[in-house]
Amino acid sequence: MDKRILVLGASGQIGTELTQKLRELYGNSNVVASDIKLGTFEMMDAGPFEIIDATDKETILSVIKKYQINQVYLLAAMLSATAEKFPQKAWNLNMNSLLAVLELAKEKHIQQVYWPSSIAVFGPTTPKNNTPQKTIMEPTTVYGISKLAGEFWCNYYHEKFGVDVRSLRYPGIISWKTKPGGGTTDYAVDVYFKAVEEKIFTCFLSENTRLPMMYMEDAVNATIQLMEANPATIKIRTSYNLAAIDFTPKEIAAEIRKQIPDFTIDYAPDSRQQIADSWPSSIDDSEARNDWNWKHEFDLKRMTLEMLNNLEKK
Ligand code: VAH
Repeated sequence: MDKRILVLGASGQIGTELTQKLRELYGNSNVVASDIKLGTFEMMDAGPFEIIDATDKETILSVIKKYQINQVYLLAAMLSATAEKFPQKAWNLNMNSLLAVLELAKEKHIQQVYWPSSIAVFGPTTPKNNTPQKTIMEPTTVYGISKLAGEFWCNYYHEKFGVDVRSLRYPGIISWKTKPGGGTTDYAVDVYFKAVEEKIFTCFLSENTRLPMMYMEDAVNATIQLMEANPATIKIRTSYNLAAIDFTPKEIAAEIRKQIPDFTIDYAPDSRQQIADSWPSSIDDSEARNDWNWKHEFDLKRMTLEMLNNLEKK
C-alpha cells in the first residue's frame, strides 16, 4: 500500500520527530502533520499541515478524505503530571481521540493505526524491576488509567473488527529538538538543557529515583519498525513493553559531568515524585525483541554525548 499518513499531535515531543522521520522515509507530501494549533515553521513548510482537534472524528475524516490517508499515528495526549491537574480533560482527550480513530479504522476509512501507551499503565503493586509484559497493572494516575483503558480498546477493535492497530509502552523519552510538556520523566530532558545553559539543575525527583528511559531516535525507530512489521509477527495487540536504558538523576548527572565537569545538581522533589514512585524502575521487553526484532542503539553514555553535542550547537 502506498503510505499516505496523518499524524495527530504532530507538534508534541514525539510527534515532531516522528513526523520528520516519516517524511524522510515516505516523502514530505505523503505525511500530513496536524495539531490543535499551528505547528513550527519548519513542520508547516516541509509538508501538508492541518489544524485538527484529535477528539473530533468528523474533522479527522474530512482530512482523511482530502489527502486519501491510509495510516494514522495518534500522538495527541495529555501527559502524566498535567493530567493530574485536569483529570476530566485528560480522560476526554486521551480516550475520545483513540475511540474516534479506532471507529474510522473499523469503518475502513484507514488501514492502519499507531497509538502510544506508556509504562504509566503499571502501578505501585507492579513488580518494579524488569517489569514483564503481562503482570499486575493497577495505575494510580489519570494518565496511566487512560493508557490502560486505551490498550484494551485497541485489543478489542483488533479482535472484534480486525482493526490493524499497533502500540508501544514508551518509557521516558529524551530528545533535544523539542521539549516535552507535562511529563514526569521530563527532568531527564531539562537536565541536559540546563547543564548546557546554566551548568546547574534543580531536579524535581529524588536522586535515587530509577526510571526506564529511551533516546528519541530509538523510540522513533521502534515505532516505524513496529508499523512496518509483518502482521503475522505481532502477537500483542494491547501494547508492547519497550525498553532501552534506566537510570537515576544521580547517574545521569554523573554522566553529564564527564563532559561538563563543573555541572552541579540539587534535588527538590515535588508532586511528580509520587507519580514516579508508582512506576517501574526497569522494563522487560523480550516480547518486542523476539516478535519483531526490536533492539535499542543508545545507552546512557551515547545519548548524553548526542544530547550535549546537539544542544551546544543549538
Ligand atoms: C510522562 N513522558 O512522563 C511521559 C511518559 C513514561 C512517562 O509517559 O508522563
